[in-house]
Amino acid sequence: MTENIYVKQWVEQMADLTKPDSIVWIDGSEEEKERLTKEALSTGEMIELNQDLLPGCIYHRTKENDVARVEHRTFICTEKKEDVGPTNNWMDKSAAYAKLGALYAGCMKGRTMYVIPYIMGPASSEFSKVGVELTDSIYVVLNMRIMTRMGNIAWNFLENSADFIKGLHAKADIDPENRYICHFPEDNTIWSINSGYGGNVLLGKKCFALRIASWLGLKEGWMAEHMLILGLENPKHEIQYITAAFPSACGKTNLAMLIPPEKYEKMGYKVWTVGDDIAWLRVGKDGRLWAVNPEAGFFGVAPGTSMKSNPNALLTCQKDTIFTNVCLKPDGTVWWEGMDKNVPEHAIDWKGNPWTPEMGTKAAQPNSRFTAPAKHCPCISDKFDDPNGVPVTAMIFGGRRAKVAPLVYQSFDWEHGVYVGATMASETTAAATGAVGVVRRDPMAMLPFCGYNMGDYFQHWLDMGKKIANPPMIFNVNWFRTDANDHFIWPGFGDNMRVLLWILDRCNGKVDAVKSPIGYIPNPEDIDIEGTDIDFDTLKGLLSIDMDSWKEEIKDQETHLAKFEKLPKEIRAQYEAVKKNLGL
Ligand code: OXD
Ligand code: MN
Repeated sequence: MTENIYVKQWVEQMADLTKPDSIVWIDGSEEEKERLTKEALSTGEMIELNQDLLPGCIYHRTKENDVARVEHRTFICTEKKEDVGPTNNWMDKSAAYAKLGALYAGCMKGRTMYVIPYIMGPASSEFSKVGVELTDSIYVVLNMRIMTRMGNIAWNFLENSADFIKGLHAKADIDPENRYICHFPEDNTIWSINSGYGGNVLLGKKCFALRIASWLGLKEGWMAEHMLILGLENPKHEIQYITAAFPSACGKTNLAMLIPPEKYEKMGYKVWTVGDDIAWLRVGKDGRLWAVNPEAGFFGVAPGTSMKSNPNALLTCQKDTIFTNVCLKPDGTVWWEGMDKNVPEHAIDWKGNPWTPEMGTKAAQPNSRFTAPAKHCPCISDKFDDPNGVPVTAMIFGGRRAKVAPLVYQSFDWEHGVYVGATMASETTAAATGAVGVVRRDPMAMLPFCGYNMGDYFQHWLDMGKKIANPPMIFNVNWFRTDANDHFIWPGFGDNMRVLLWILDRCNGKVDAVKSPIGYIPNPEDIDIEGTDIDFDTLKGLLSIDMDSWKEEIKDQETHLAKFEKLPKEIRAQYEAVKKNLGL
């Protein structure tokens, strides 16, 4: 409970609108968690998992029509359309309040409204920010408890200030036709209705920590990015930090928790996880860029997570985890495609129906998730809670590209790096509704998450570059190139460390590189492939620039860049320079 008058007035107004039977103020205590869990188990909203094998773990299914973020129903609502730019859906602010207001009216009758105070960022950090989410879903409360610093700790942080993000979420009827995820950055407000799926309803994550925070970052001179943060420790116990922006479900969690190849592990290399999805970045007093992970947990994609691909993630979700839309085994544990070879002979699928492998359907929804506390991660960084975060040496952009993009290249400088990020593309995944596997331009992996005009966003990147005396070097990676048989060529996972080592060697001035039309490419001998099944020629192929494909690529970039009325001239100039390098 809080005495904060701004919070109290707003909660009262929202309760007047939605008319819940009762209001529960969330305090973040253990007792409260037990009480709410028990209630959700008794109503069937949550299912208890095998407490001997998965202590503290529970299970939830969303409606079949509600399994991923809905980009076409996500809006930025401002007074002026030009403020949201060509990549966002816009709704006039007053029209949006009126439209959603009508949907919210009385929608919590017969339900409880939970008032969730939470902090994004460490409680000890002056850079952290408070949100309050009102919701009629216990599932949301229990997830927010893992994903944020939640409860009285946030009231203490907020004190009497009016500076908090006001989030309203109502499940209503989970009606896809009336599903809206609306952001009002001018009012620090988020309204989400008719969904129960994580990315649409855990308002601290995509809605606040990316869309609203990117807007705040523009105003306040910092950046909110869709980036993992990792620390790479060498045998001398020196740790350097890298951030990487990949679109949803392209392996950020796997890279953030990477286990080095055996040879490197023996030498003493280690990767420490600071964050797996979002980075808030500020310029430090030392002129470097510093990164904080605003979240407290991981909302990771389950399918494909295995002891081979990401043992640390699997170990993290052995206790106190919420599983959503995965497959339920008869022994009360969970399974998903790509977890292991022990495909259950029979189980209950994500829709709640009996399932056998012969059926040929997916047992787990392709975007099924685990919500796990970061502190349970075996490789969590000791800087995870550091109020200042970590200094960033390298930034990586990347995505899934079956062709075209080489394994790794380095941008010529910050400005060229911003162009590389601005033109980045990736094949779509199941993290959002819509077709999967279609190449789309996803600048800085922020296409669905930038809360304002992307032309201004590129300009903000350029402006930030000028403020950072020692900016990180910017790279691009692609683990997903395929051969003639559509098989991935690069082994990926732990072996990605070999590429990270080259990246750090470049940052530390230890290796030369070849200047290509699109950036600096490694000399193949500088990437260690000993112990992989890749031979030198294959590596050379992975690093090659196919001029014909790049000529096509640059044409497509032209169409992409033409969308931005506010494209900074520097980005245009970078594009023209690369085009010229390609002989066009
Ligand atoms: C996520 C996403 O959930 O990007 O992290 O969709
Ligand atoms: Mn994400």
